Amino acid sequence: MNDQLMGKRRIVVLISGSGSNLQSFIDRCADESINGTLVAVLSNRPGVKGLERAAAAAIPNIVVDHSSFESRSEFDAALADVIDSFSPDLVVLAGFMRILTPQFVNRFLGRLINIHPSLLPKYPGLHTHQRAIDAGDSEAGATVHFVTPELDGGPAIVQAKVPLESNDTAESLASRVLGFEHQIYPLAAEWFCQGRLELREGHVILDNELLPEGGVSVEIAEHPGAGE
Ligand code: NHR
Ligand code: GAR
Repeated sequence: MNDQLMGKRRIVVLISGSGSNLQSFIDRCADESINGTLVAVLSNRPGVKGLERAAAAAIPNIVVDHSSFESRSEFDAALADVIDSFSPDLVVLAGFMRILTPQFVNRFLGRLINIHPSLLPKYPGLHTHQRAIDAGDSEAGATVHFVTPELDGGPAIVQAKVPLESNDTAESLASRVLGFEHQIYPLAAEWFCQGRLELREGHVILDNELLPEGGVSVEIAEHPGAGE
């Protein structure tokens, strides 16, 4: 049966780099643990590994290079038009490194999600792992959230906590957190694609229940291995 007949949700993924989170989506859509199909991968940077991953999986992959636009709003408008041409149900930011204008975010509100490598509301923005180490935190992690105009300020869907070891560097911590990202991000997408997850009046609803701040907290017992 084709994807349309099986009611699969259409997913567009936005990347800027390696695309290891994209790979987790490719794998989980392939084994049908996400009721979705990846209809396009868009990158704001040419030549990144994530584009090769998309091509290897026969997913249409397109570069919309931010450096060829005069302004953020022109880039965002062009990006939004390309996204809309694929009629997605869900738009996934996976290591996407450009701040998006409120116009863009509001166009996709409620179907735009991001993964951020910190336990939000701690450490929005960049260099999260070094900031957690410098603060002497005992745990770090990652948060999947609905994107709102406020950078990394949208309501959380799911969070994975990872212990911070005394000898951690930003690199070792990033690699360990990434392994957990690859588990919680497809999980959140699966909930969305099953129609169980929604953004309602600024709050996250899962199975008709309002999620607490921080979203669902996932303790992953088994070490998933370092991220690529
Ligand atoms: N846009 C909005 N409006 N809201 C969010 O929550 C967003 C967003 C765009 C991206 C991802 C985010 C992250 O998870 C994200 C969430 C880029 C920067 C950044 O400073 C910060 C946070 C995030 C992504 N980018 C620089 C900029 O000037 C460029 C950095 C670079 O190109 O390397 O856009 O962390
Ligand atoms: C991931 O750790 C993701 O959480 C983070 O970048 C990495 C991308 O890895 N995202 C951000 O920092 C967004 N500003 P990937 O390209 O291998 O998925």
